[in-house]
Amino acid sequence: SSPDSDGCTPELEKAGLLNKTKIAEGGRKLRKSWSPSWVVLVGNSLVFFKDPKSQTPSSWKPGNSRPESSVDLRGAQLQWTNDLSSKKNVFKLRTVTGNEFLLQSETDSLIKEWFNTIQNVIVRLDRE
Ligand code: I3S
Repeated sequence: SSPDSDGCTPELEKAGLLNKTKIAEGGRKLRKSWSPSWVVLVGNSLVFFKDPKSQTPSSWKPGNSRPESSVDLRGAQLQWTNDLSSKKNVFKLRTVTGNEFLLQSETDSLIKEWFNTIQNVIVRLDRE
């Protein structure tokens, strides 16, 4: 049987490396500080890990790495932005709690996939 045959393990939808910066916490603006982040979309959450490439091989084992933070996508909003950064391919994610993140990739196709996949999860949660 599949590992999720009991339906209790959230499905991993997507994982990859993106540039990330948090720009607001609870509606309060933060100083921008970009860094590469290993981003995992699983169930209703976007989970951020340290860039695995910046870690020693032994320190990065699947189950052995704790998330830096995670975002509940229920009620979240996603929008492309040209105004909040000089970088290309940037979108903003805003949570119901007023936390705001910018996510970016130099690769057009990759960032579009992330946008669409996250948006699909948000729309699915809105319908529940
Ligand atoms: O919106 P800003 O202030 O132009 O964002 C830039 C700053 O966060 C900058 O850090 P310092 O303020 O410590 O120099 C970053 O290095 C830049 O990447 C930010 O601008 P971009 O356009 O890359 O988001």
